[in-house]
Order: sequence, then C-alpha cells, then structure tokens
Amino acid sequence: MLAPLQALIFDVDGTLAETEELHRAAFNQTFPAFPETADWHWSQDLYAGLLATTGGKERIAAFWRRQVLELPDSARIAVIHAAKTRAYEALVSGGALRLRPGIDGLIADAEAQGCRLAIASTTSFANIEALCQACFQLPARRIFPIIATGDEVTAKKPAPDIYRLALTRLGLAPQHCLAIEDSANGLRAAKAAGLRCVVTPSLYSAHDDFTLADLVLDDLSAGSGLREILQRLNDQAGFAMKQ
Ligand code: XBP
Ligand code: MG
Repeated sequence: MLAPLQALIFDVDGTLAETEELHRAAFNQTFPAFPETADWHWSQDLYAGLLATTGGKERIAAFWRRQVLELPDSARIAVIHAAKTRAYEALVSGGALRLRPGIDGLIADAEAQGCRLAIASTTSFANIEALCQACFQLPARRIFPIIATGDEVTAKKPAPDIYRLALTRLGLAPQHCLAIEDSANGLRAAKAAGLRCVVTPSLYSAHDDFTLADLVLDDLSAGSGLREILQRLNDQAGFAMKQ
C-alpha cells in the first residue's frame, strides 16, 4: 500500500539557501562588541568543525568550553547570540542570499499538487522570516504555514524533537511527509522522527555521511521536480502523490 504524500518539511540553513557563510559573518561581526569574545574570529576551517554543534547559542558555548574558559551563564550567551541574530537579519535583508536551485519549483509543484509545506529548523523564527522576506518577498507563514524552530524544543538536531513538533502541528504521521535536508545532523533528526528524507548537500556538509538518506541529489533543480523525486523514492517502495 502506497503512502500518499501530504506534506514537505523543509530544513532552512543550507537547504533553502546557502546561509552558513552569512551566519559565520554575523558571528564574526558580533564578537568584537563583547569583552569576553572580543578576540574571537571563526575561520571557514574552524566553522566547519563547529557546525557539528547545531544552534548558535550552543555553538558559542561549545567554543567557550573548547578554550577551557569558564562558561558564562546562559543569559549572557543569549545576549551575545541576540546581537548575532540582529547582525544576521541585517545581512539577509541586505540581499545577500539566493534560494538554492530548484527550491522555487519544488514549492510550486507542492502547492499545485495540494501538498502542504512546513519548516523544521534549528534557527530562530526571526531568521526564517528575514530569509523568506528577502528571497520570496513574502512572510514565512504565507509559504510555510507550519514552522517548528530550535528554541521551541529542548533538544536541537540531530535529536528528532523539531521534526516531531512539525509533525504534531501538521497533525500528520511521518509516513505521509517527506523531509528535505542538507546535513548529516538534519538527516539524523528526520530519520529519528520516522521520516523519509531527501538530502541536497551544501557548502559545509558536502563531506557528511548520508548513508541514511532515502535519496541524495546535488540540488533540487534536476529532473522534473516533485513528481520525479517521488518516482525515484517510489522505486525504492512506499510513496505516491496525494490523490
Ligand atoms: C542550522 C544551525 C544553525 C545556524 C545558526 O542547522 O545549526 O545553528 O548555523 O542559527 P540546521 P542560529 O540547518 O540543521 O537546522 O544562530 O539562529 O541558531
Ligand atoms: Mg541545514
């Protein structure tokens, strides 16, 4: 028995757009404003390793620990991270991001075929809103009526919590949904929530292990969009378009 597809659940960072260089720039713009982080600078090489920790606040704390510095209380990290979010929003609003190839087409396909759209992202709602305003010229909820974010759950990716929250808000079982991800942490989160997952590797995740993925595509623009993706998944058994 085929499970009709009822919703696509998108990751944001690295999946909708190549955002991590902008996140890195926002962190580096922010650090000099705070005495504790004034001499911090995250190079690409350093950031590639730091991405193993999902979530900006958690990433700052991980770097703090790595330097064997006494960790400040979480409120102080939240203040630094709030400044980073403001810096990131300004960069995004300035037009520094483009949607990855195929995202527009996949969203149009889903809408045309009655498939609902959702987001499950580690980043904050403010950042998702800024990206949608800049890249779609629309509020995030106009495109993705269901949005689950990192600050709404206790455990971020690779834990399944963000995907479970999205599924609860959709009111759907995982077999009726498909996750679109770019990283091993995101893939693990989606699989742990019981979802099928298509992976489009991004700048920083190109060398991740995607063994668990149901399908890996260079980007989402190849072929004939959602129908072809579902056909390829279906060849491995289990999905059909919503009737
Ligand atoms: C993205 C992240 C985020 C961003 C920064 O992971 O880990 O932390 O790097 O965002 P995913 P914030 O794409 O798997 O959701 O600073 O807002 O946390
Ligand atoms: Mg991602």
